[in-house]
Formats: sequence, structure tokens, C-alpha cells
Amino acid sequence: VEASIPEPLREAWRKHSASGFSSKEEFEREFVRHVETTLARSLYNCDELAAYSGTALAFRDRLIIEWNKTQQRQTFTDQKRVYYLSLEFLMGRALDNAMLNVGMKDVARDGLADLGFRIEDAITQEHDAALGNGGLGRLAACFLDSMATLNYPAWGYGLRYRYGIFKQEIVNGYQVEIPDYWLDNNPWEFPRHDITVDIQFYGHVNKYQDENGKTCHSWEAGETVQAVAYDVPIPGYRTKTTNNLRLWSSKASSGEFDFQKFNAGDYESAVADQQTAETISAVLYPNDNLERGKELRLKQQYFWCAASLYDIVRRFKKTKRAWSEFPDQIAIQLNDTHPTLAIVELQRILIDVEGLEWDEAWRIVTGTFGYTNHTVLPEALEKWSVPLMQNLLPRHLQIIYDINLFFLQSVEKRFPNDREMLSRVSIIEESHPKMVRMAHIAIIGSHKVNGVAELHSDLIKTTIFKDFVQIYGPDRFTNVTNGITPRRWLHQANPALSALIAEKLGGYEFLTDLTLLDKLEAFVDDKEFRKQWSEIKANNKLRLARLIKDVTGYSVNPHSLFDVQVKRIHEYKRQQLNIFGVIHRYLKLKAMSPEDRKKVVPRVSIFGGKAAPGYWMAKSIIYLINSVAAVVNKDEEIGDLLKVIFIEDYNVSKAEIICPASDISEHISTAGTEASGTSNMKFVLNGGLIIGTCDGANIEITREIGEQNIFLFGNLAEDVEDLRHRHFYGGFQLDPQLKRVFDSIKSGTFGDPSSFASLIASIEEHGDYYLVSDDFNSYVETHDMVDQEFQNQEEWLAKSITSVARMGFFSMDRVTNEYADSIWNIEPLNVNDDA
Ligand code: H2P
Ligand code: PLP
Repeated sequence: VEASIPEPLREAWRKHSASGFSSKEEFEREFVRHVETTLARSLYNCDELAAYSGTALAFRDRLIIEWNKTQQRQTFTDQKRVYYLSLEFLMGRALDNAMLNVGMKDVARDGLADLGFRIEDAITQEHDAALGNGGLGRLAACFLDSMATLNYPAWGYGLRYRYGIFKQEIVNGYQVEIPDYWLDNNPWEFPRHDITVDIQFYGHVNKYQDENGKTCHSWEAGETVQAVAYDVPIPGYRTKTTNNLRLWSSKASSGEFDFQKFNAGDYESAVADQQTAETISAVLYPNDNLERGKELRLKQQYFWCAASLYDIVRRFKKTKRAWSEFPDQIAIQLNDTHPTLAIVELQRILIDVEGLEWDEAWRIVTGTFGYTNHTVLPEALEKWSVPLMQNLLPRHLQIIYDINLFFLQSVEKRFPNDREMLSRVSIIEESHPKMVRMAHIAIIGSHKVNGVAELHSDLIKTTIFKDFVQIYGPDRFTNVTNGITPRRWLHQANPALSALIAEKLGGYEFLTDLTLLDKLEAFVDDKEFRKQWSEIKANNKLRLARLIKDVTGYSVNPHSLFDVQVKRIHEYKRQQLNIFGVIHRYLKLKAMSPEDRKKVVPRVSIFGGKAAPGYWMAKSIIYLINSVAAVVNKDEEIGDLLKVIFIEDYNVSKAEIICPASDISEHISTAGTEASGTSNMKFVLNGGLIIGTCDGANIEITREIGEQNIFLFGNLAEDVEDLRHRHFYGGFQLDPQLKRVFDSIKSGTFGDPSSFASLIASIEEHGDYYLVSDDFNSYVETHDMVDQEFQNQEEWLAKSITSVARMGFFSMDRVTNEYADSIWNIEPLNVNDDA
């Protein structure tokens, strides 16, 4: 049946086409209608959750209308699109963002007030969509916001995990993981039960000759699982463009239900098979930067890549263009190596299903893909064992071997007799068992590879991917320094600061052209402006103090210096350095005379972040932080001079409260290990100063805002190898101040010392891989400087304002435009003039 309505009937259709709301009255009408009909509630039982849902549904209608039009427009103009493949999208909450982006928050606020609700209470009912671990997933979410705002025809593709990243509870100081039921009451997704793809696994490959005598392959799978599409509308800021994030959910394929078992009375095991299929999209794997090679994870990756490619290819085929035009119409970006199988899958579709010749297919593949690398830590580079791959994806493994063969042949031609080089760049690592190196496929199968900050992009070229630079030349490798969306991370998270800036700059244009912030420098000396600036920070600190009280029970003095480190817990990010520094501070305070203590700047050290459940060392860092908090926070002699806080379950919505409230935040990774960092940008954009190492984007932040506005410390990336070498050959000397810290831990000051023994041993006895001891002295000295400078509030304010004024470079819009120009070769589709 033709799905489209014939032209003569379209008039009636158009007359009734949905239009959403555009005034307060209409919002109220839509809200009440949804509460009464969609939610089946009434004015007698409408609670805050229902008020949230009613508001969200009214906004969802508006979004979906624009979503439909955007999709029609993009199909109609048929220009090049980009598909962003990411296993993680750390979206956070959607309602506030949707209200601000469509410019209707005030309407909703007034409407809700008429109906008896406070907008803030409705907003905070929403669960975070936490389909990500940290920066990588949040970067993907910022991409979606910018791509829509800039009117790029762009889709995100991901997995619809039934449980997002686990929820973290702190019980007796320890992290406990509990499931995150984020899909309960989630109004933002549209199930598309009509858009399904059968995904195959296991089985074997048949080889046969076609009628022309050409050798062909067909894959006979042993298991089929169905992928069902769920669409999430992504509104741009002040534009009609509403893009799509398509998330796949797994379901037993209808053919898989075993009626024989069922008829034999074995209902339970028939259902168990269904459940096996459904586990594919059940959980997001927590990231500890160590690849564990779990089969289910590889299944997730293939399931999602295959479903997404099927969808992309189907859309392309509708245009009836020649295959050779595929890369002119489609760009696919790989967010890390997780979607690398998409390269192999496209090659398989082109040669096995569509019958293209290998070379032609490969030209299309490499013209389509781009790959973003997010880490140089060798233990984080993805590898899959050949036997596992052979079993799960037999045809793909053959294709991988062929890609490798042709690649190695071309390398051999250019570098004859360099067997070492061949074994280094081969896709297959000759270990036991053999391993497939995913990053190598990603590089060989893409036309551009990029790192996420200058130092990082240089490091990938000179270390892990050095050989590939020799082979392909430097042009295949590029840098695009990360950014953040100012809509969520300034306007939404810090409305008062955004309003003050708008007042000074004469409007909110800076939210779509962040370089306009530079005009703020003219007001650095303006007394009234400074006063307003500092009042906003003070209010944001009060807001955070309330959150702290709520989640930890501790009261903190909001006039203290708020010192924040929130991010995944990892040894390379060095929360251990921070907590050892806190202990050092505590010991110093204890040894001071009451007179001297009066001169001390009170400080609250705030931590937050999740440890991967299997990462024991990270978990003991959390336990140490909480153990120190338990002792320090009740020490009356110390009082407000030092408080230690661990905020449990750090996520995007907490970040929105934490970032605007910091005086100083910590980005203190061992130099050369943090690819970029993005929370550093969020803190500075909200008027906080940072203490950091010369690592990742800290370096470019320094270049932009000026050295005098940042507290840098520690060894440089170029010295790290030497230092490690020296440690290894017996040249390790524990820093004497750090030794005192260790002594106090060992003496039981913070509880049973055996709980912290391996953490200390990793430094004292096992080579101090992350150079905690080497950087300790410089770290505590720099903190002393922070204290001193904080006492001069006028100076501090000047730094804060100047830094914000110079943060324009870190807008995600700049990032998105750079990808569009230098990697995707796509143009925006301007929409706002038409109806
Ligand atoms: C990672 C890197 C960060 C980087 C981010 C986005 C994997 O995120 O480590 O340095 O900024 O990707 O490119 P994270 O550690 O925050 O989970
Ligand atoms: N987790 C959340 C919830 C975030 O919002 C961010 C922000 O960038 C990150 C992790 C990444 O933090 P960092 O760049 O410090 O690793």
C-alpha cells in the first residue's frame, strides 16, 4: 500500500495538521489535556511528577512537529548528511534544555504557576538520561546540540540501554552500584515498532560461484536478533531544526521464539531465549580504560553498527543514486573505536550483498568514515580475540583478514624488508590468542583520524600511531580540540550569569557566537559589574551547599573556598593526589597555633565521580576520600577550616549545579594521559579558576586565557617517560611531605590502614606509574598560592571575568564547524526563512 496521501486529499489533512502551542493559554490547554488523557490524572491527583510529564509531553509535541518538518526538508533537499556513531550519549535531562532551546521557558513557567506548580519542581523530577560514562559520552551529547543549532543534517546513532550507567550509592564509605531505571516515565522517546532490522550472529560462511563464475560469499547465521528503533528529538537552539537521535533496542526476532519447546510445555526456556536477545541492549559497560574482551560487548557493538548501517544504506538506496556517490552523500563519524565494525559491515554489504568489486567498495568505505581517538593509554586500546570474532562474526573476520592482506601488501611495497613495521601495523596481533586491533581497522578504513586536543593529537602521531603517519603521511591525521555547548553549560546551568552577560553585551547572541564574550573584558574594572559577578558566584555556592546538605548531611560554610574535582575516578586523573593533598593540609592545620589558624582560608574539598565496578584501586580511592571526610568533618578543632565532601552519583544534572559553584577546580592528570578534558572548560566558562597539569586541553585553555589566570603545576609530558624509567631502575624517592601523609594513614588516623595499603603500595613500592610523588611538592605549593590569591578577592574576580571573556574558542559550535569542514565536508541546511 502506498503510504503517502494522494494530492487531492492533502488539503483536509493539512487543515488538521498538528501545530503544538505558542502562547501561555495554549500551553495550559496542552498541559491539561496531556495530564487528563495521556496520563489519566486529574486536578485531584496531579503531583509534581505528573506536572513534569504534562509539561514534557506538551513540549514533545512541539518538538516532534519540527522534527517531522526537519526530516522532510532534509529528505527533500537530499544533501549530504552526517551520522554520528557513539556507544555513549550522556544526555542528562531534556526538559529544561528543550524549553530554553525553543525559547518557551517563560511561557511554561507562567502557565505552570497558573495551574499550581513551580517550574523548578517539575524540572527536577526528570531522570537523567545517563547513557554514558563521562567525557566521551557528554561530548557526543554536546555534538547533537551543536549540530542541530547550526542546522546540519545530522543523526546520532546509539544503543537504548535499558539501564544507563549504574547509580552510585555510598554505604559506609564504599561505592555500591544499583541499577538505573531511567526509562520509567521517560516521555522523550518515540518507539518505532515499524522500523526493525534483523541482526545476525554466529553461523558459517558459504562460498559459491555466481553465474559469471565470480567467487561469492554468503553468511548463514546461527542466531537472529531484532533491532527496534527508538527516536529522540534533538532541538537546536532558536532554530526550527530538530534532528534525530536513533537508539536501537534488542528484541528476540519473531522467528526465534521456540514453539516446539513451548508446545512441549517448556514455556520457561522458550522465554529464556527471548531474554538472551534482550540482554544485548540491557546495560552500558562501565569504563575503566581496560578492555576486558567480553563477548556481550562485542555483540552490542555489532548489533548497533549493523542496525545503523542498514538504516543508512536503506535511506541512501531510496535516492537511487549510484554507489560511487555514497561518500558524497554520507559521512559517518566513529566516536572512538567502539563502532569500528561499521567499516567492516559496510564493506560486507557492498561486496556480498550489493555485488560491488572489492576496490570500488573499499574506496566508498574509506571516503565515508572518520575516526576520533580519545585516549593514548595503551591498555585502553580495543582488541578482540580472533577466536571470539571467528565464532560471533565469521564473515567479518574473513573481511578483516582481506583488508589486512591488501593493506600489508601496500605497506611492503613502500617499506620493503621492514618486517618489524609490518608486524607493528598489522590489524592482527600475533599473540596467543591472536587479537584484532580495532584502532588499526579504524585508521585504515577512514579518510581522517583526529585527536581531541593539540597535545593529544601530537601524541597519537608520535607514539601509538607513529607508523601510520609514515605510511599515510601526516594529512590523514588532524586535531580538533574539544568544546562544550554554551546553551546547557552556561545558559541553562547558570541562568543568572548568562543574563548578566546578555545585559552587558546587549543580547544573547553570545550563545551562538561564543567569541563575542571577549567584549566582557571591557567591564573588568566596572565596580557594579564585579559586584554582580561575585554575587552570582555566591548564590551558586549557596545552591551547591544545599545540594551537599541534601546528599551528605554535611553543612558547609558557603564563604569557604570551594575546591572541586568531579569526573570518573581513575588513577590517571589522580583523585589520589588530591586526597593526599587534603590530608597534608589537615596535618598542617592540626600542627598550627590557634593564632596561625586564624589566617587560614577555609576550604571545602568536593569530590564526585563513579569508579568502574571492577576497578578496585578506584574504589579504594573513594573509600579513602570518605574515610578522611569522616575524621576531618567532625574535628571541632578544625571546624570550617577544612571540610571534605564526596557527592554521590555524579551525573550531568549534578554537574549543572556543581560547575557554576566552584572557586577552583582540579584537572590534575599525569601529563600526557588526559586526552582533552571538557569539564575544565565548563568550570572556566562559569567563572571558576582551575588548578591543573600541562595536559590535554588545559594547555590550550592556558593559551587562550593567559598564564596568569591559571594555576599550573607538575612535570611535563615530555619528562614522564624518563621519570618512569628512573623509578623502575631504583631511582624512586618518596616525597618527604607525601611520606608524612602516608605515615598518618598507616598509623590509623583514617581507620583501618589495611584498606589503603595497596593504594600506598602502588606509589611506594610499585613504581608510582602516575607520578604522584614526583608532582606532590609542586601540587601543594601551588595550592598555597591558590589560598594566597583567594584572599585578594578583587584580583581573583578580575581573573574570573577575564577568563570567561577569553573562552570563546571552546564552544562546541566551533568544534562542529571544524569537523564539518575538515572531516565531513557537509553544509548546513538553512531553514528559518521557510514556513
Ligand atoms: C575521554 C577522555 C577525555 C576527553 C573525552 C572527550 C575518554 O573522556 O579521557 O580526556 O575529554 O573523552 O574527548 P573521560 O575520561 O572524561 O571519560
Ligand atoms: N561526567 C559528566 C557528568 C560531565 O558532565 C563531564 C563533563 O565534561 C564529564 C564527566 C567529563 O569530565 P572530565 O572532562 O573532567 O573528565
